[in-house]
Amino acid sequence: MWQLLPIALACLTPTVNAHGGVLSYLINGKSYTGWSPYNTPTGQSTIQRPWATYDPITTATSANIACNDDGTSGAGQLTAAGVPAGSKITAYWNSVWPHNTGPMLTYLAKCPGSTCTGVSAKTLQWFKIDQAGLVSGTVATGTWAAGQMINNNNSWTSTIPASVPSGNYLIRFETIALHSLPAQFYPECAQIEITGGGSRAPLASELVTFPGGYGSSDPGITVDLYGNTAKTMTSYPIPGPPLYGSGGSFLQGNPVPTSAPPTGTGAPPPPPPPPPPPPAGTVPQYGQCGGIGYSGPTGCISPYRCVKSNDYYSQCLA
Ligand SMILES: *[C@@H]1O[C@H](CO)[C@@H](O)[C@H](O)[C@H]1NC(C)=O
Ligand SMILES: [Cu+2]
Repeated sequence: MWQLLPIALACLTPTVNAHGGVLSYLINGKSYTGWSPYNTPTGQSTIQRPWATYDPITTATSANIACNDDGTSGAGQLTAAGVPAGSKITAYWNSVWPHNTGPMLTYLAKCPGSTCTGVSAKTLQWFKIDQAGLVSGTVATGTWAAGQMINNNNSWTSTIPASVPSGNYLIRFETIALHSLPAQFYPECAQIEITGGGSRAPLASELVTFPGGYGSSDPGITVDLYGNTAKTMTSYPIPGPPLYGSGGSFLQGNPVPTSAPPTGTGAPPPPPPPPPPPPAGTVPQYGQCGGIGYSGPTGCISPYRCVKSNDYYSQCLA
């Protein structure tokens, strides 16, 4: 009981449904009702994967983090057929969604065969097609994508990239609520068949498994909205892999560091030069201070140092 208490208190609100999930979809103009977690599974036939509870997932590495369930399809599982690449998909959360601080994220995972039915979500590799985090202001008092979701009829719309190859996919919509720690994950999945797609498969660097895509100490998951740092922190590191396509633009000719070794030489690349001592900067702890495509300030406030997470993201850490 003692372990449950903080979670229960953190989400106590005057309404009964302090939590929830994705209840329906609008896909390329067509409405689809989702799974009803509090009805009997018997007879339910939806494009959405079954899910069990309105309660949040509070462990980043939870076995249920893929689709808020054990990863299996329903007995009457359906698929939204003929969804053209490039079309829009809207996911509707229950109204009124109670958590307005946190990011919105949308992922796809391709199923190996001719259908996703019967395929465990845990066996798939996911790539992120849409993300939004802190929209404006500071981490302490700013506007978040989750707030935009609420203002937009408790819904989030993502576009299937036209370059995604045709095939059968799970689409995973997620909001992460940061009003209390541990962070609360609300992911649900649906089955779609993408048609008329392109030829740009996700790169290995863009793919993650769930569980696996998030770590319990990821800065975007452990961020404290109420600490002093949050009052001046104006950038927020969205969890998960780099966005689909971001690696591709790198390969297609964005500037490569001139010190990059030629590929295919067999010799191991020389170690990167040690970073210069950081200037006294303006970027707060966990804020972004570097990465391909980033053009903002690069100096961390004392005593934090700019640490590379990947080619696209460096952040200020202790
Ligand atoms: C708002 O969302 C509900 C589903 O929760 C949907 O039925 C309704 O059509 C939406 N309204 C608008 C104006 O899009
Ligand atoms: Cu809640």
